[in-house]
Amino acid sequence: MTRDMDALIIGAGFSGMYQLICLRDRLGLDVRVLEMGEGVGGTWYWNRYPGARCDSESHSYCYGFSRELLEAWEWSERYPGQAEILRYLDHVADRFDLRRSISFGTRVVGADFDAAANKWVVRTEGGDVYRVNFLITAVGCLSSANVPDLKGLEGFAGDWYHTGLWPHEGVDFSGKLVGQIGTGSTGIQSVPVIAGEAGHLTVFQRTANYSIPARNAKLTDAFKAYVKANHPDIRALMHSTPNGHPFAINPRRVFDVDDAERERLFEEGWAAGGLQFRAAFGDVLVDQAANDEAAGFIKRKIREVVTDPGTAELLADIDHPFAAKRPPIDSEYFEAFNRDNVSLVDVRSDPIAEVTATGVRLASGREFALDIIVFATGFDAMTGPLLRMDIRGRDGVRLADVWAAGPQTYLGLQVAGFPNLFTMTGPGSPSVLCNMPVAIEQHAEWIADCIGHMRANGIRTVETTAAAAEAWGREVADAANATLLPKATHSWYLGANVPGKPRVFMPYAGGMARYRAHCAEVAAGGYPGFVMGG
Ligand code: NA7
Repeated sequence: MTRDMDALIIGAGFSGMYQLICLRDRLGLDVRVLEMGEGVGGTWYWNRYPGARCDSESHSYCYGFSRELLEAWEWSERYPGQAEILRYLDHVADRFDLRRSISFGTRVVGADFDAAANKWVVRTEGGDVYRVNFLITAVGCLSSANVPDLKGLEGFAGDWYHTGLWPHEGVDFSGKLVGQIGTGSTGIQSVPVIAGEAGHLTVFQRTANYSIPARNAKLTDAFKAYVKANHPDIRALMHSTPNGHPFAINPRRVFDVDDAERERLFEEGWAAGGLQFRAAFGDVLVDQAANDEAAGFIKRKIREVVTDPGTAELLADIDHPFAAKRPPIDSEYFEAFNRDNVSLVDVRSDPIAEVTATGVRLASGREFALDIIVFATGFDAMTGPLLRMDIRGRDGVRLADVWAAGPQTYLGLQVAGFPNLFTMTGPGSPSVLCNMPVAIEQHAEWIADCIGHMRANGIRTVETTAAAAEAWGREVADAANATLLPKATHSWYLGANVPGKPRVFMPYAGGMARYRAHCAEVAAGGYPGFVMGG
């Protein structure tokens, strides 16, 4: 089947769904969404691992564009779990009648720009072809699972799963010997839940990680009433903060206060829980000495919680600044290591050499018998989901070649040589450094405004220039270098978790509020940095 349409959106998660609303319902375009999964939800459709939960607070982890939607939906917990977020997104799909415009179970395998016709020609695995004026990728930043290339995995007699591709029917851990590889945000969420079900859980830790107690709880009626009564103010606050959360970052500096007061404020942040701990001071992510204080506080907490001194030392032996990798928040993560059925293995000093038929063998020869291996090993972040589709711009140039030395975009929205292609929450935009729905709504609206502007003015192509993308690339690097973020040299922000991936700091760290203002200025100023043609 070949279809001609105005626009095609790839992905029906938070971003694709709202982009559809913007383009179909507001601009009146003929639009289709192609989605690999059999339902909406993106991240929340795939990530069904035990303990999967958002680390943004529920009242901020939702769309803000519709007052009626905000009024209609009520979250049950401070941090929404995977199932509840998926119910929310299903509700949005029903409320805005989105499903009629979405093709589920449809994988895009290629997209070529046909300059003569000024169309993107998009091919699906099933052999369908779409010829569209605008192509919008809404493929998510963390949707390309990273399963380490471990020798012998194919011969493992037990079962193995990656957290980001979790079976919908769940996994029965009862009585099983389970090995989990990975202690990032995901692994830190899954450990306590798997530990509660498994016969024994062995956690293979390569890099120890900070984590702040989430203090998750059911929302009180009073809080729900506060949220309902204060949507506009909460939204204004989220739009004013660098990372789109509904609480301000306190501008005071760590050394503005004396030791006792600092300890009290850290304790207050620790009690408040989640990312509010990081917001207790304004300089934690920019000043190493300030960061050391926060890091020291958390390490003391780990040692207080974990009763076995050897395990506590391994967990507290953290090699990067606090929050330089995405800071996990947890529900009883460190506490789980006090259980008799949980053990921690350091695979930094003694790496995994191979998976055998019956378990895992380390370089030293130590062996662990396992029935199930859980890979909480993260994703080929930000560029992975884009590069696994074969996207070719002008003159057949492959996106993979253009980005061989790392992604280059203007505003994370466009790539030079790829006209009328918009990359929602793409590398070079705040995306993963921001509460995602806030970043997503801004991108969807900016793209819709740009397309609306083009249609109103008879413009057929929009394409950023190589000079604009290069200049923006420098801004992205400068913004990162003004923080401690690049000091976590093995983080996925830098692409360092995937062997062979270029080390380029991918998200824009200059803050969502600043980025939003900049994008608005670009639009108001007639789109400098973009060439409008035709
Ligand atoms: P992350 O944050 O990339 O964490 C992956 C973890 O897996 C991390 O501890 C890695 O250790 C570990 N890992 C990866 N490969 C290996 C191998 N080969 N051997 C041992 N350990 C390994 O992914 P998450 O899914 O936890 O989180 C991703 C984002 O999703 C998160 O930030 C939230 O935004 C949601 P390493 O640190 O590389 O030494």
